[in-house]
Amino acid sequence: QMKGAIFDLDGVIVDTAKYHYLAWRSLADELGFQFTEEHNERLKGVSRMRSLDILLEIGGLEFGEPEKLAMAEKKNRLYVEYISALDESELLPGVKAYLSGLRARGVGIALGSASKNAVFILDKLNIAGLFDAVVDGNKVSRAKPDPEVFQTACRELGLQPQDCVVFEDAEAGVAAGKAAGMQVVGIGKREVLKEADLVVSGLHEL
Ligand code: B16
Ligand code: MG
Repeated sequence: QMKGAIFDLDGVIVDTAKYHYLAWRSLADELGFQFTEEHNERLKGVSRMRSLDILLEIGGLEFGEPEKLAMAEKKNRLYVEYISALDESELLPGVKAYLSGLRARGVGIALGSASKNAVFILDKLNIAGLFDAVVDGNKVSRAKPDPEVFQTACRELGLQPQDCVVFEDAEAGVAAGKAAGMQVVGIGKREVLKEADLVVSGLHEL
């Protein structure tokens, strides 16, 4: 019996990965190396600073902490510019209907995302009001696969882990949900999300 549903943001609610990609690619351009969509797969569900480390590793470059902070800030400014144009039409299929259905049944709804821009994005998508709790990259310090983000969301819903179901598109996110002692619905491909209890292609399937 699911009493709480905890949703990842990027890849589950909205495809922000394409805007992260454009912003990181522009940084790579400036630094003089190629950054492909395939490379971008490695950044999904990963924190901003860890993403930058992976990007620089791909480019074979090394920088000190102050330069890296400046680069991450620059990338984020560009990313925020892109997502400023987000609206409801970019919600992934079935999101609105599924969340509204859960609410009607009295299921608690939380966000569990690595993004520091999560609240801004929910506002743009006009779904902030559907969430009872929002736990994002500003609230937690340990990144997925650490279970902290989902444990915090569960606590904010006032529930126990065994009452919560996590919805995740990234392998590290699925692992985080399992490590938190929760049921996990994978959004994506069975081959990738091996640890998930159930895998669907999107919330429209549920
Ligand atoms: P920000 P999620 C993650 O969102 C993205 O998948 C990942 O690519 C991004 O680097 C991370 O958020 C941090 O985002 O730069 O906005 O703080 O899948 O955890 O909802
Ligand atoms: Mg995700």
